[in-house]
Order: sequence, then C-alpha cells, then structure tokens
Amino acid sequence: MLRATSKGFRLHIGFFGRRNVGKSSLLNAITQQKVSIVSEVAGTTTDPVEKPMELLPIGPVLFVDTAGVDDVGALGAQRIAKTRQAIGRTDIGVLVAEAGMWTEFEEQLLAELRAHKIPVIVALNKVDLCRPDVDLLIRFEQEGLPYAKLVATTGDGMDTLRARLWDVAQPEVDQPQVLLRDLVGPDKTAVLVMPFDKEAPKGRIKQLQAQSIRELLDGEASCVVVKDTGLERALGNMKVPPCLVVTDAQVFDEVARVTPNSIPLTAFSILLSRLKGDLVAQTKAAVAVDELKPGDRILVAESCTHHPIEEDIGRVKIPRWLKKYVGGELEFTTVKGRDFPEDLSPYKLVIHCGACMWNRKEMMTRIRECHRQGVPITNYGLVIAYALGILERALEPFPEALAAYKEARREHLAPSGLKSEPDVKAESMSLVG
Ligand SMILES: Nc1nc2c(ncn2[C@@H]2O[C@H](COP(=O)(O)OP(=O)(O)OP(=O)(O)O)[C@@H](O)[C@H]2O)c(=O)[nH]1
Ligand code: SF4
Ligand SMILES: [Mg+2]
Repeated sequence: MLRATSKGFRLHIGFFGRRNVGKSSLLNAITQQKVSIVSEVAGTTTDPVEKPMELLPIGPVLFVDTAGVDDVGALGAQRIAKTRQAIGRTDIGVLVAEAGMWTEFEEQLLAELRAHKIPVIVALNKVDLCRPDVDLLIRFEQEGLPYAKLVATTGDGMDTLRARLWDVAQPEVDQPQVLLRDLVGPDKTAVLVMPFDKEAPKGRIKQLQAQSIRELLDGEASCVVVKDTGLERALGNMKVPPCLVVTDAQVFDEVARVTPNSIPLTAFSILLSRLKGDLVAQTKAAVAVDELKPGDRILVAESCTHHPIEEDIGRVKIPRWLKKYVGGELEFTTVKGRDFPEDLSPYKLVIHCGACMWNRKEMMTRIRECHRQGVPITNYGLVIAYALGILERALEPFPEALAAYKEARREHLAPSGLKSEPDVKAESMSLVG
C-alpha cells in the first residue's frame, strides 16, 4: 500500500504574526481540530506546530503554526529564529493580525515574506472585537494583496480564507512538478533499481520510490522494479529495452556497469535535484570536486534525521570515494535536519542529500544561502557520479544540466590543465569498492 503523501510533496502554508493574535486558533479553525494550544497568554506557541491535511480543492498541504515574531528575551530570540526557519520553507504565508492593529511591525513582516518571494494572504482576526481600518482594506485591494476578515474562535470567515488560499495555490497546483514522468512517455518502460540495504524501511519501499511508481503509472508508462542484484537478469529478459534506468546512487557503479550505454541511466537523487533544488547549479558544483585539496573541509548535509548505519552513504561511502579521488585526507562534517552552520566559510564544498522529505522552498532557501556565502553546493547522486566518472552519462536525460556540466568541465580544464575526462574516468572507476 502506498503511504500517505510525505511532507516534501505537501504545499506548506505558514501562519505568522505577533503573539496572541490568534494564529493557533486559526490553525484549529481551519483544520477543525485541536492541533495547537490556544491561550490568552502571549507566547503560548513556542516551537513551530505542523499539521498535514487534505485541503480540498488544493490537495495535500502542511499547515505550520509558529511562535509570535515579537517574542522577547533569550528564549524569545530562539523562538523567533525557529519562526524565521519556518519562513524559509513556506509556500504560502498567512500574515495574521488583529483587526485594528496594523503597525510598522506588520509592515516589516509583510516585507520579509515578500522578500522570500512568498505569496501572502492577510488574515485580519478578531473582527468581533474591532473593525478593520477601511483605508487599510482599500490599500490591500489596490496592491492586489488578498485578505480575509475572521473570527477564529467561531470559524466566521473561514470560507473566505479557504477561497483566498485556493486563489493563491491554484497556479502551483495546476502545474505540478514531476519527478520522472516527463522522461518516460506513455507505453514506455522505466526500470527502477532499489537496493534493500540496512537503511531501507522494514517491509516497505521508500516514499520516493512509491512516488516514482505512482507517477509512471499515472503517465500510462510501465515500470519494472528490481533490486540491484536482479538488474542484469531483468534487462536480459526485456524484449524492448527500457527508455530509462533509475537507481539509488549508492549502487551507481554496479548499475552503470550492467546497464548498456544505449540505455539512459540516472539516479533518484539527481531526479530530486531537478525537482527540489537547482540541477544546473548543483551539477556545476559537483565539478568543484576537482578543486579540492587534501585537508579541505566538506560539509555533508541530510534533511532528515535517520539513524546512520555502518555503510552509510553520507558518512562512509562518499567520504571514501572522495578521499581516493583527491588522493589524501579530507575533513568531513555531517549535519542533519535543520541544523546547518550559519557560517559556511570553513567549507570548500557542501554535499546535500536529495531532500526528499522537504519541499522545494526549503531546499532552495539552503541553496541560496550557500550561493550567498560563495560555497558550492552539490548533491549525493551528482558527486558520486562525478567521482565515478559517469556524471556525463547520468545527465544525458537533462540537456540543460548536461550543457552546464560540459561548460564547467571546459572551464576547469582550460586554465590549470586539470584531469582530462578520460583520465577522470579511468582513475575513478578504480575507486569502486
Ligand atoms: N474575541 C476573539 N478572541 C480570539 C479570536 N481568535 C483568538 N482569540 C483569543 O486570543 C487569544 C490568543 O489566541 P491564540 O490562538 O493562542 O494566539 P496565538 O497567535 O497563537 O498566540 P501565541 O502562540 O502566543 O503567539 C486566546 O485567548 C484566543 O481565545 C477571535 O477571533 N476573537
Ligand atoms: S537523507 Fe535526504 S534523501 Fe535520504 S531519506 Fe533523508 S531526506 Fe530523503
Ligand atoms: Mg499560538
């Protein structure tokens, strides 16, 4: 059975505002459940509270209730930091304000959300206690800023809020981003390679793999699912070769050996870079591996907090491959979840997981921060493919990224006479094992 939609595929709707304006009451009203604690004491919500639900007609959403951004004291500063992190993963922001209290504070919050390119809806709450300022409403209308007048405690106005949410969400919903469906036409076949290592969930397949199967079937394509050990036999049994093989990057080398060059091959994490990140920029960053020198520091970042296993890809396999590639020791730091250093200057490269648990907004916020600090950020599948000398092949299904890769290689080769491509391949294939 396919599991419920993971967080990474839900539209994130965040409630922001000063303390006590009714953010949590609003979450409870829209979900019609007691999800978040409500009280008359300012500062009741401390950590962000998340509630997944099916909000029709939008579909799967994740509501995020946050701590008031006017919190005070040392703890207040930490809460505000968490709220700011939540802004970084928000697709639609609901700016909650008390009717009759629109100040410079609300203006700044609106500006901050807009600076993150987040579409905003203003929720003017507690209209049972105070009428909203008419001039303010006129201004919202002139600016095309959607708003709803609400009484969160009774649910009055919630229909308007839902309608505004739909107006804002519709363009995104009408243009769903796809993982691989566009690469495999109707009546074509893709082979998905899934090694069941110690990290694989017991008795189930990973959410991302389930999502891939579902997309292919929705697109009237066929799908052959094999373990890495069964790939050669499956390919041999197929009368018509598949139009794509997608593998878990940790068995990229074996899969590349077994799959004929005539069959396009890529990795789930490369598909994720296209879906959640910036495939072109992360491809260019993979080539930055050539600039690494022994002793350099590398940050490995994973979006989820799974328990590492012995042969963990981020902690063991990638460091082993890269040390061999560079020909010396490298210093690796691993971070998980939302722990991410503010100062990236000690690092020469950031290698990120595919972020299957995150929405695109959150991954892009992280990528932008790395770019702002001038540190290249790539991803697991891309860097593994590069170290193994098969990145060009793995990018063939993505012409734009392939062109960027070739250009980045040319740029690296020209001034310093770095390794030519055949050398890279010959050398890196010997990294296997
Ligand atoms: N009269 C009236 N009271 C409301 C309304 N919405 C919320 N309240 C009350 O306002 C108080 C604060 O509500 P919360 O939902 O906890 O506010 P919050 O913004 O989540 O507050 P913090 O978590 O402290 O930031 C509670 O006493 C609610 O019952 C409303 O529309 N009308
Ligand atoms: S480490 Fe990253 S890609 Fe792997 S399961 Fe966690 S979020 Fe998904
Ligand atoms: Mg609250």
